[in-house]
Amino acid sequence: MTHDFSNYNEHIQVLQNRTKEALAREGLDGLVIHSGQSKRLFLDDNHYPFKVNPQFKAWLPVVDNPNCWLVVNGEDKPTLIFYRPVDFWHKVPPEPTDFWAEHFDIVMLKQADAVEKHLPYDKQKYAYVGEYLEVANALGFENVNPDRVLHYLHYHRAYKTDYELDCLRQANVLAAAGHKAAEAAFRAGKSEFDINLAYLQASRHGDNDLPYTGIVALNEHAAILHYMQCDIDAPAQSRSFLIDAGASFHGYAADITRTYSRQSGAFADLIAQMDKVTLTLADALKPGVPYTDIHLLAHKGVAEILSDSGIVNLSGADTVSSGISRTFFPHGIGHFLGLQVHDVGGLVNDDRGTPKPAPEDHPFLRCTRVVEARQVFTIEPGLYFIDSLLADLKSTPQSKYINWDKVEALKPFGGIRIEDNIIVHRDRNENMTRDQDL
Ligand SMILES: [Mn+2]
Repeated sequence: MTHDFSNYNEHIQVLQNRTKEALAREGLDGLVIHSGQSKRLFLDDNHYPFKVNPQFKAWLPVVDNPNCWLVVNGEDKPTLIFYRPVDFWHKVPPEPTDFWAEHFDIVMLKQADAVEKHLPYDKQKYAYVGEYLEVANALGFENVNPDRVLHYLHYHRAYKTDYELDCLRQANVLAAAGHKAAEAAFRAGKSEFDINLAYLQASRHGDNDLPYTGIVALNEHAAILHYMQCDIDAPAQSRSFLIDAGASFHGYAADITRTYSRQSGAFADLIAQMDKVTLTLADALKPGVPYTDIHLLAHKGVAEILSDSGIVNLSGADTVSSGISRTFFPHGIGHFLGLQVHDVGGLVNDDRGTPKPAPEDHPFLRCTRVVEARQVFTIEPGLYFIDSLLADLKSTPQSKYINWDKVEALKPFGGIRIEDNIIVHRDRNENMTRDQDL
């Protein structure tokens, strides 16, 4: 795949401007951003998979190289200190020649602990941004991950540049290929383990390249919201399949969920209705609408399905107001998507980081901001049959409104979640997931 990254220049300029403003507010001269370090397992000589500092990969698509540093001040060409050891044990990264390289003054670093001579001499007015506080201290930084700088950068990261939107689209292309292969594997009666392999192969990802551990759940497992296992053996009967799996492109994440039923019937009907709810909510995302309203609209949609299907013997409105919809849809409607799968900055009111927490009745909502153009969201309504939550409901007076026979008949299918990734533009929405015929 070849791509045109002519819009990367503008991306760097946007980051420069944000950096300049954040520094001016704090009276700082610059930021020193650390990509991270390779972490060794306890009493072992092996290392955990390397996960790069998101503030580092915001600048350039280098996600696999520890001991790198960026020195940025918002005005001068950023300096990239690029780790390139002499090492016959491991693959050494090549000298950068990619499309991004010309946007940095690049200094090669052979030894990780020799970085000091490349950093600003006077650290007083520089802040360290990274995970390794003892490294920052040893190097003489007094200002480490300043709150207000991070709040500013996190808040503005919600507005994606054109380059970032392209990366998110490409992540959706990769994930969609995986989802199609996974569906075929489910229809062929494969185990969760084998479906997961089919997903990885088609999306061209290794386990450690994924933005998050995929959820590959057959039958009742679909009711476990964060089911992270993969049964090696196929069940005797594959009734239903929920897959929540993403992909990465240049460090940007896709986060897609689909649910399938092997046969037609009540569960397949619920899937079809939930699919409509997802599309309705995706349409409701508009500049000026509080994201919390989308969450409340989702409850309305799920409640109407519960009412229409006779699972709850109340109107949709009463199913919401009684709190019953929260038993079946216990999580948030979605979140920001970007460099992190649950991207930062969703629960603040402004770029100073003034908290704007989730409503008390909906504590798991990850975003409360007002929807604006250039923001990217997931929309992921769910409808599940979760034993522990159903048991709680059964012990309340509202139990009498529930058609428990229907609930019991649907429990073996686990649950439904359908999740799309949406770009909000000023005048329209772009559903990156449906654009891949998924
Ligand atoms: Mn999600």
